[in-house]
Amino acid sequence: MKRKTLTQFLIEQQRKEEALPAQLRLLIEIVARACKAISHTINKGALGGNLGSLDSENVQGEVQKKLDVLANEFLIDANEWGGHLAAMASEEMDTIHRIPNRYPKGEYLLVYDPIDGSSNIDVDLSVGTIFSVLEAPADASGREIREEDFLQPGTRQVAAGYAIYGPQTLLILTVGTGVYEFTLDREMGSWVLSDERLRVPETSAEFAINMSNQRHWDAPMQRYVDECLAGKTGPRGKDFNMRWTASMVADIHRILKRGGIFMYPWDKRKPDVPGKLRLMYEANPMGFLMEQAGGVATTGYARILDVQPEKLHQRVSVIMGSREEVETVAAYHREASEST
Ligand code: P6P
Repeated sequence: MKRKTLTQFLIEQQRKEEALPAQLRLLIEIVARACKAISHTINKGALGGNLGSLDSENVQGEVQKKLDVLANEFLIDANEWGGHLAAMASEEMDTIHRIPNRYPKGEYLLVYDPIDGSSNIDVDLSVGTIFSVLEAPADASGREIREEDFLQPGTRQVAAGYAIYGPQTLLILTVGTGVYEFTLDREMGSWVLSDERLRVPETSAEFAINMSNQRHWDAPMQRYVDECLAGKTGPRGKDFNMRWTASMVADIHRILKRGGIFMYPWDKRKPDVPGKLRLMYEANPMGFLMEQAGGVATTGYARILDVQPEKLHQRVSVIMGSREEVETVAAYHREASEST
């Protein structure tokens, strides 16, 4: 049977689900095309002369990889002219990027991490591009877009997804009607539908966390992981496996495909910072995908998609994946807050 391309799939979604306006379809096609260019550049490795770091830091204070900046430029160049965006925001840019006056403006806001996990690029581990799409506020059409126009909770996303640059190059997408996987056919240069119903198994015995931070977590987090490590004879009554690739896209993709729980919790070394990962372009898009696939995404105390952003680059504690496991962690956080 001939597989559908991304274009065919989106046109069918547009017909079937009125929720897919033409400008949103164009946005997704353009972001997908930019991810192809990013994949092509990454795959060149050392031969492309783009490995290694720049002597610059991004707004997060992280050393920028050459490919971080290049991928960010790919996404800006691909999207600026299309007339579908009102503005863009990126992990790699301090402030929002408004569409230049020489181009028409659209009704969407694109928030993205051009390359997540970029510290893995130089050692050839999977990395990815994460994106989230919001609608510009209705009153914004007659004025300049402001940063606060982006500060919408994750429930307001109209689309989200990621590209993962690994043994295969995949695009994982939701427009609110489930989670779909497209595989890049390099010979044809097209994204081909390879899985149209990603579902996260309700239960799992696989957890993902950076164990080297264990002594810095709060009590509920310690309790959950201790019980995972206690295995069959412990309170959970089953042995667990552990995976940590230090690339959110790779860990989340594994969980979307076979279940598990991903955790990047609060850490007492930075008590005023809720977590390492960013709300707008990591936790929210991944949380939308996780929920659309039947999983759960929480800060430990609240649904991630309900968090009201106060700053563009704000961080959040992230616990997401198989329902049974995430709900166990959330229950331990509730018990801890009720006992204080
Ligand atoms: P650590 C990559 O830098 C990232 O933002 C996520 O992709 C990943 O899950 C996490 O940080 C890894 O953090 O502290 O284990 O290196």
